[in-house]
Amino acid sequence: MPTALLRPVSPRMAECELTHFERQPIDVALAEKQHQDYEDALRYLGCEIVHAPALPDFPDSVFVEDCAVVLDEIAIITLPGADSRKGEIDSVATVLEKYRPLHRIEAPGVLDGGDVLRLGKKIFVGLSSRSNAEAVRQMQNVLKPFDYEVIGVHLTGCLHLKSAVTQVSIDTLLLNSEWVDANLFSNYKIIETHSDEPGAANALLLGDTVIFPLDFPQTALRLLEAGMDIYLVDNSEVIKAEGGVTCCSVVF
Ligand code: CIR
Repeated sequence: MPTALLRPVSPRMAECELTHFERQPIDVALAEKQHQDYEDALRYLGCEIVHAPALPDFPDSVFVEDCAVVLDEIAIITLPGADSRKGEIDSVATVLEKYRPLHRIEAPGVLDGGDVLRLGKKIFVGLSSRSNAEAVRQMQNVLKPFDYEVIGVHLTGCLHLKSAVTQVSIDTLLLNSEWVDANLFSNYKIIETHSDEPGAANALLLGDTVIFPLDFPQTALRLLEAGMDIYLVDNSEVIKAEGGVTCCSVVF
């Protein structure tokens, strides 16, 4: 049974970091309800839920994905690229040390988990405003004994690699080719996000089911037309904070 690590929404979520988006009001009570529904979706799809402690003074702390990359063999505790988020990692390390040996990314490396896309033994890392080549080098060193290949990927126009591409079935990726080069993933079938929904490439695959925001209906239709089972969640408040469905959990 997979484990999903989540953290409660901060009451200060409206003060979140923003890189490409204009600030919009965030309804924290609605965000809490949506987060509960998301937790229920993960549980319904077979995950055992564990919680990292709430960090009310860290506006982005619900985005727990950015704090860790968990593989079968090891967990990498990141060093988030935004200074306001560096204090989020220790409490995630305290939870994960019960499950895996830990390795920490050290400065001058910086890494957000949202930049890390694992496809089998290949690990793609977005070279974004949050993650750098030094972190890629550190990951290459630590993961070489486990036969992973770690590949830095250039991005344009989005926050994280997984804003631009995620896996939606064993052989298919959902991707916005304006933001990342689809040719990097030539072994996979590609479903393009709808042109009216550039932010729709972030989906969370659990077993054979794709957790997907109902905020992007035209792209959802493309997943359905490709034969995928989708579990729709309302993700409006997370999207305003430049997040997606992968960011609010670490599943391992
Ligand atoms: C940030 O800028 O760090 C947050 N407002 C959003 C983080 C989203 N995380 C993710 O996609 N993994």
